[in-house]
Amino acid sequence: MKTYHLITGILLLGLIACQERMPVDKQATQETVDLYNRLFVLTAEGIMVGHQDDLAYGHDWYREADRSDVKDVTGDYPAVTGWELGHIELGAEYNLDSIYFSDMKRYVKEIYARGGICTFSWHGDNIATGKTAWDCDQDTVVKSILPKGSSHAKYLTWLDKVADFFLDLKDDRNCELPVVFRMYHEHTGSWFWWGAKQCTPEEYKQLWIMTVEYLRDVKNVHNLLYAYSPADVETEEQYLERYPGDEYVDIVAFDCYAYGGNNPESLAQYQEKMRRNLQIITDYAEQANKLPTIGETGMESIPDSLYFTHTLYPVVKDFPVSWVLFWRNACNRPEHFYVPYLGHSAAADFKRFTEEPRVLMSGRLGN
Ligand code: BMA
Repeated sequence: MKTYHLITGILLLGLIACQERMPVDKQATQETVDLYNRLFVLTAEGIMVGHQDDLAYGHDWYREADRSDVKDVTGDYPAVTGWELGHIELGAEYNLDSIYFSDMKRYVKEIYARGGICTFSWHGDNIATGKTAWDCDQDTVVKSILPKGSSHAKYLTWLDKVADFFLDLKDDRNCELPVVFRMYHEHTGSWFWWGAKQCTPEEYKQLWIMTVEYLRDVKNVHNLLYAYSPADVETEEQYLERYPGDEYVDIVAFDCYAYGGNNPESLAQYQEKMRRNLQIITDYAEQANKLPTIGETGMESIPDSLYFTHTLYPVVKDFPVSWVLFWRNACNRPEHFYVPYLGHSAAADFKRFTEEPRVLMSGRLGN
């Protein structure tokens, strides 16, 4: 009888294991596999609210313990926090938005301790000119980074620094924390050195594949989920033109912003772009068994005081999308914020949005 139960148990476990989704890194840590699977479960419950640099600074503050503009307004932290690696490649102490990497590691640990999720972008400098990621006057930078290119060896030293950072994201048990890496984003636009006019689709794909293979197979970084996030596109064909392949991507996303202020035409255009891109990523995610998310969105300064409940929510609520990440609230550029701070005209609306039954904040995640 005991043997019978054991066999049934093993068979059941086998069945559960078969159903487990594996990230593209077949040696991903168990925590990374668990995170990937948890994200699918959470997507069935609702859409998570995300905010870039949430704990590091806000509209009019910098580096205050436990503070967050999102928490000031809603009483809770966002479920997802975005972080930026720009200047890690230079060995800098702090990133291009003045966040100390040592602080970032501490924040990530805190966020995980309360069940939250972290995603990273990387606006790495232009290796050919030594200028910023936005220096895109050349169309040979990606080519020069690929194997045999003149900057290849140097670029690998940059990836070494990225790898060291990810490997140093640890909890108290010295166990690596799993995070999302949304690299080389908005590449369908032409405002970064990895953009559409700056390299061919083949070069872009090679850059992506080279990065994954170097981090994963050479540097043994196994705590990453890889997110692909073009700027908003017109068609699925355009979305996939530079897609490196299902074996190199865990999460399919897009970045899309509301421009043109608070006039009905611009808001309607934004909704249309959002709907179209949500349809593209959720269709593709279902077909390819990937996780769909909104890599970045928002409306700078939020002139639409009902942006969250009337403009954004009616569109996103119809799609099974894992999270929506609002961009940062800069502390040194008063107009550059995407989540309201206390006293802002959209604050009440943002709070209402976070209270929608299908909208998830940190407190609703569990560990
Ligand atoms: C941009 C702006 C910049 C910032 C960059 C990287 O969208 O917010 O000020 O440096 O992202 O975070």
